[in-house]
Amino acid sequence: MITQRELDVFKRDGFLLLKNVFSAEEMSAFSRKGRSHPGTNNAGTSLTLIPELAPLIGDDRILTMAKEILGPSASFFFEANYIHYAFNPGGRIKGHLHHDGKGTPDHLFNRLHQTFAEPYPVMRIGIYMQDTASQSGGLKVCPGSHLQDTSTFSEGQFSFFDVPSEPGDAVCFCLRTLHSPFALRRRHAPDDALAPWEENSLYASQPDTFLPIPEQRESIFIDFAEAQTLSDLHIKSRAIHAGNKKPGLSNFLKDGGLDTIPALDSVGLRFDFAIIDAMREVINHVLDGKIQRSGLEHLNHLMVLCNRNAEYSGYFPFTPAVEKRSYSVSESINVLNQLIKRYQSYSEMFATRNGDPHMEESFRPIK
Ligand SMILES: O=C(O)CCC(=O)C(=O)O
Repeated sequence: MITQRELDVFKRDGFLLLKNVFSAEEMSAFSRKGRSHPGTNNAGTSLTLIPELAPLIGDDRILTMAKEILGPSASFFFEANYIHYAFNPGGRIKGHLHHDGKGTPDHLFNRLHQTFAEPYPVMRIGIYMQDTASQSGGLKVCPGSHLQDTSTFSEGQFSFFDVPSEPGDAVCFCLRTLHSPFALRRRHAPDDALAPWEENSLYASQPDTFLPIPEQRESIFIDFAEAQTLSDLHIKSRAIHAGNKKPGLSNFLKDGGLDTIPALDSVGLRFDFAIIDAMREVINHVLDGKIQRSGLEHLNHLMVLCNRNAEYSGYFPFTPAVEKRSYSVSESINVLNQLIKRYQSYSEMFATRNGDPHMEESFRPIK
């Protein structure tokens, strides 16, 4: 249970560190299950593809955090990953400051930079499996940046904080909070956080200034959204982006994956990612312009997903209205074609986005 004081901290700072949510045994089990899954090294793997970890999405503590922070309309949209990096000694990835608030009413792929009175309605729960309190390698945030204009900023406008997460803790952060991975802590001032670009330049000349980054770095990230316009834009912006494919998601759902996570019934669900994956499944079964018999189950499943998906705004409508009844093949193909047309037209918008170069590289202040 999150206290009112903690909720106020989240609202003010844009993040919240919750201590000892998981036991040491659970943490080792998460790590063992994640690592035993092939293909997770230096990559993110969707929790739905790791059957032993998938139930974590519906863990009561996770869902309670989401609902208490975002309110009763908290929804899961199938962004949940286990990420494992294995470094050689001294290896690291450079920190880069950014936030993940994307999708404006004018443009599906632009980043949202204006000031806000309330936190952005999409949040991430991060579970870091290594100790990032007495080592480098954790999450850096700019407290309060989620409410401020981040289109550009002056030096000193934001302060930095390296979240001291220890195994068992959960870090909840608003996706509009400026943050950077792989924070470096200085040996002589471990709690005095630097800007990522300061770390990067100091590291280049004096790497030993910093406490080491663990050679294994594992994290689990699970995102939730409140049912409202900006979340709708965020979800579509993430899903309709060719770089964010979720292979296997449609089959996971088709083959009853949700039945293994019954507690997910207590939150809303968005199926945009799954719909796009189901479209790909159907298209994989098209030969000479015709859907093969083997594609029909995917086509039927696509209709089920469309029926279950309710968008939260009228911006960039994606999912066609599909009733809960059986559809003929030609009716279903019409729905598929509508989806393909919308997907293509929104994908083409990607090239016209505001390139936001500060965010794409390291976000530096104006002096
Ligand atoms: O890996 C991390 O600590 C943060 C990852 C990140 O940048 C993000 O969640 O957008």
